[in-house]
Amino acid sequence: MQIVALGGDGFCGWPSALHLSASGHDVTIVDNFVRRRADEELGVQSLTPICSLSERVRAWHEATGSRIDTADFDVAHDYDALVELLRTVRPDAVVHFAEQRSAPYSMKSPAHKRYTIDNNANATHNLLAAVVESGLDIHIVHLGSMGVYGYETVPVDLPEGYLTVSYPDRYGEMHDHEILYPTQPGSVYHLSKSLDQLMFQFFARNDAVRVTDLHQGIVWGTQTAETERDPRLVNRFDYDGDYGTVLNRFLVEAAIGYPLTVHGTGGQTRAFINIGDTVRCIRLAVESGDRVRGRVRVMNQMTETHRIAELADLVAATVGGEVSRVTNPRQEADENDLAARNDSLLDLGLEPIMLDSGLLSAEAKLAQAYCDRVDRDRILARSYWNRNRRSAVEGRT
Ligand code: NAD
Ligand code: USQ
Repeated sequence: MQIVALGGDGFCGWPSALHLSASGHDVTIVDNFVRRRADEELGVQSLTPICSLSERVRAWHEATGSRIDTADFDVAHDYDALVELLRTVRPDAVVHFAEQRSAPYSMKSPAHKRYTIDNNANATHNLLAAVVESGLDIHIVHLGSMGVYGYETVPVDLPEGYLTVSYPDRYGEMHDHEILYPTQPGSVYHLSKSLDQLMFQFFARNDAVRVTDLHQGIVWGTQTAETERDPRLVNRFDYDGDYGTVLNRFLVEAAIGYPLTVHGTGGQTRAFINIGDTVRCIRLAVESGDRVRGRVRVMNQMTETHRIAELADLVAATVGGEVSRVTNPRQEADENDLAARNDSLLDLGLEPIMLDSGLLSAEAKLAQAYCDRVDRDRILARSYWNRNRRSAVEGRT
């Protein structure tokens, strides 16, 4: 298949592009490197030393003989370049990773909120409009988020995207309707993912665009079979208070003897997936694109759920270190239950890598290997969800 990976220089996009290439597909990466510039803005760097995209694709060619093409433009604001690329490459599928993906970054300031909505909503809408304008039957595979469902206080098994609700007509007779699961975004970033869902629904109905929306959980891990083939192919590893996700942060904290930063009680339960499963899920979604007709296909791309405090205890027990409770900078429930269906990807053949697979220790070793690159001052999360919370955290009235 011909596949375009928008945002293919990022944490999920890069190993996915390699996995698709290794599986025999022709891959073109589009990226404007805004994520690398965010590192400069925040004064941080990936724990792992990552090469430029041109060096990465050269290393992949040397390692495998396969070529990955690249293009540098802004998907959200260079619509003409996007249409031109689709007309030239004529992809069977476009995998859309090209969004601002950090919840804390999206809450840092009004400028960060506006950037996140502007970038993410425009990137998604440009892609949909460009696919229609190209006249090609391109399958869009989008990386969405489990967080759009919100966190229920009652224990339910979250369905995959849709809910059947029953309500009476004007004569009192009940009718079933299938609706998108109502979103309850917990950050401006998650709000942008909720907006994406509506755009997909509209273009699927109006223009018969084929869309798979992967509601992905928090990704943990770094390396995949493909990124391990050469040091120049190493994946990025974010540990800082904005882009670091919780389990990878705990691994780095444990590696450098920094008390593990559990926000609040640690009773928050979240969905997780290993990066090795991420890349396989994306391939399964792409390769099953001919099954997508009519409504948007939503698949929950997660393999297990865990309470944050339990994860911290697990990392402390596996790697060592102490667990601390820090004031939660976010506006979120202290405790929640979470379970979700993931039948669609299991039915397509996913064999999940679970947390108890031994990979956690391998990831801990990787964190230890690069621990001299860690800037301890960048670990604490300093993005506050609202002004009241900031005052409380900073001890002001
Ligand atoms: P990332 O920031 O590492 O990668 C995103 C890439 O897209 C970056 O290389 C960035 O430069 C590029 N990009 C962003 N806006 C662009 C634009 N307008 N034009 C061109 N390129 C642009 O993020 P990631 O962790 O790889 O996440 C990829 C996708 O997966 C995101 O949509 C994210 O919401 C979703 N996701 C990530 C996780 C996770 O834990 N990392 C979990 C669930 C969902
Ligand atoms: N948390 C801590 N300590 C930390 C960091 C985080 O306790 O040091 C807590 C947070 O308060 C939150 C939970 O851990 O309750 C998850 O935080 P996170 O930063 O790991 O994940 P999140 O902000 O939800 O975002 C990440 C990705 C995002 C993706 C999302 C999937 O950055 O792109 O969409 O995971 S999901 O959470 O399922 O929506």
